[in-house]
Amino acid sequence: MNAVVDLRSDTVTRPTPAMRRAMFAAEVGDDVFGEDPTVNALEERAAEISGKEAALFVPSGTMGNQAAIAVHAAPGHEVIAEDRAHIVLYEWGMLGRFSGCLARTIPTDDGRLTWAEIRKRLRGPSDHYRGTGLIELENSHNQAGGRVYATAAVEEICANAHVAGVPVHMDGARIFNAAAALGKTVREIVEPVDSVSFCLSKGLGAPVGSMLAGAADFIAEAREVRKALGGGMRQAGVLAAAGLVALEESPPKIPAAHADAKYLAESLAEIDGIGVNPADVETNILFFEIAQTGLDNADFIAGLKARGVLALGLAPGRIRMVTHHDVDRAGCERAARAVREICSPGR
Ligand code: TLP
Repeated sequence: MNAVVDLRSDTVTRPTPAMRRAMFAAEVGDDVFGEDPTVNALEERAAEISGKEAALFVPSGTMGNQAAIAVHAAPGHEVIAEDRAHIVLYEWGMLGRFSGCLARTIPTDDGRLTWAEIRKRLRGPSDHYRGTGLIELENSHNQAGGRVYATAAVEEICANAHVAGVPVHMDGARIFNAAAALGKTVREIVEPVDSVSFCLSKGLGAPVGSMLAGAADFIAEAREVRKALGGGMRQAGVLAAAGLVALEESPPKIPAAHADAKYLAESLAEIDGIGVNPADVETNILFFEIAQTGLDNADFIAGLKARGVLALGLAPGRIRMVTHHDVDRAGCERAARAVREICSPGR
């Protein structure tokens, strides 16, 4: 049997030969002194791609988001975010622990906030509370199944937020997936937001690292926060080199991953007991419901694993599969077959 089909996340990809060659050959220096030429080149390239004044190489998407929150907002501030936002649910409570902020969440069906909903929560300051310090948008939205914001919606939110004096941060962990889905450049998508974090190690396939981009003074402060969090990485050029390759090599591969996710959704939609709407799949993330199969997450995932397919159960009765450049159509066909077998009577 072929190697395992690993659909747990797009974080599982291994560096490509070009990335490994670049890592081997990378010129390095001490990045805490700002002397790593490869890190500097990556930061310049990320700033250029995002159309922002400056960018910072951070070890993870979590650090990029949390540094952004710490710089934009102050203790006691409310951060408006969608109910299932990664910064709220999956970053170890650092919004409160590190920045002393409160999450003011808004439930949605599809992960996309609107200005109409945000404005109802926007407030302050007053004698009793500090009020809103930041609005955060996740694009694409992981827990909403990789849904993407229409550019006009982001523009409307940012224009109004800025009138109110509130900055907007975009968790663009998968911003290149969003760009591919919209047929736009990353720069076009993030133009209205004050800062954006995006991951090199997800849809782009680099082994480690994320970028935080924004205004030069914002990034200068974020650099201090990165150091405070233990993110000063010294000769990080070996990692940045892979990131530089990823930025050029990987975006063209993203449409194939999106087509694979759509194919998987369409295949699973034909299976009795599986709940999924292929029309909801906009990028490389697919969630489906298994309640009707009578199996719980653990049994379902064990059944997949026994057939060489890995997936994640991120909520009861809900399984996630994520496509990426280390799985191909044949792998997705195998995953669909595995689900069909698990759901067949007499399995
Ligand atoms: N998401 C991971 C898990 O934490 C769930 C995944 O496998 O999808 N923002 C978003 C939208 C993310 O999906 C993630 C990672 C992050 C931030 C954090 O990135 P890292 O893992 O690099 O800290």
